[in-house]
Amino acid sequence: MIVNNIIAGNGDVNNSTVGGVSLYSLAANNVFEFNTVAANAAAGTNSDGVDCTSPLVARNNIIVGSAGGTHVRGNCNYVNTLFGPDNGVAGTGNMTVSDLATFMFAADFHIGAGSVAAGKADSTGLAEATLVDIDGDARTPNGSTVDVGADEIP
Ligand SMILES: [Ca+2]
Repeated sequence: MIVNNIIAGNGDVNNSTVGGVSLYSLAANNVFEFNTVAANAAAGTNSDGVDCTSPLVARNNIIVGSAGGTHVRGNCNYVNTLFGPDNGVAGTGNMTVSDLATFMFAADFHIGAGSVAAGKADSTGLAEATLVDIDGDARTPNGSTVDVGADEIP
């Protein structure tokens, strides 16, 4: 179970085959949820965010990287996940943003009031480990549901 992590600042544009995290040898009951993967880098068309093999359903994450970058690779099923800048991935509830500054603080990768990441999670059947965020803040609905990524507002 990988939840409530900020995975940031890994890899480089010259050598890395993946920027943020590689998820392999997965089982259907494995969990990659409520993570913020940001500001990682990878060479060429490698993914700056996440490499992942099926059968994982990865939901409620923020995966953002470099402009023009490939953010994910592999065949996991991403849902209720925010991608950017641009180059989003098809999936139920997924979002794509162009300007990262509109939803996340670059200094600590937290989100603020009015962020497009607020209230966009799929909160069906959440595991106990996800009931608080990376700060220990309770995940309480902003609107109809809780926030995607590692940080719940505030
Ligand atoms: Ca928080």
